Amino acid sequence: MNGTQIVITVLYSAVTLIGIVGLIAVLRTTSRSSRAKGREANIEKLHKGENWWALMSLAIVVVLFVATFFGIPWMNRAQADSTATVRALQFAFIIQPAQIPAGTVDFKVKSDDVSHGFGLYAPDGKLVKQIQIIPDVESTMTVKLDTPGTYKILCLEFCGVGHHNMVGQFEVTK
Ligand SMILES: [Cu+2]
Repeated sequence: MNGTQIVITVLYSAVTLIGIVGLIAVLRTTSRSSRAKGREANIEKLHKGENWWALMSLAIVVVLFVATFFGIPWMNRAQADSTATVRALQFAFIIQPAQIPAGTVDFKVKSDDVSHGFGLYAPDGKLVKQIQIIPDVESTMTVKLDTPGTYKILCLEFCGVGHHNMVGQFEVTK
């Protein structure tokens, strides 16, 4: 285990332990002990206990929310070095520009007609990433392309008789 894994394991164990202790505390303070079974329930005391636990639960939620709020990766997406637009139609891809400098690329993809698949293949023929192309809805696929060469885009969803011919390509330059 590396440092981060140890920290996560310790914190997780601590939170679990606190949860178990809390649960035992709730059970002990809200259930009537065997000695008190014969007596009337003290409604006022139980009511006070309920309020206290409700307040504690709220406090725990607020503390967890505040403590984790700034750790949420709100806008933590890759900053693209360039943008390419891809129009898919039966049965072709129109990719602009045809030459993209190596780096992080935002592919803005959209279909003119039916649903298509956007399968991005590296020069060595391996699938890099794929998304669905939806009619009239622009989707963004961000991908880091470091290796220069000819990349292929294959439609990965059957879209009609010419589906097997639906191949596009672009160059990644240094
Ligand atoms: Cu297709």
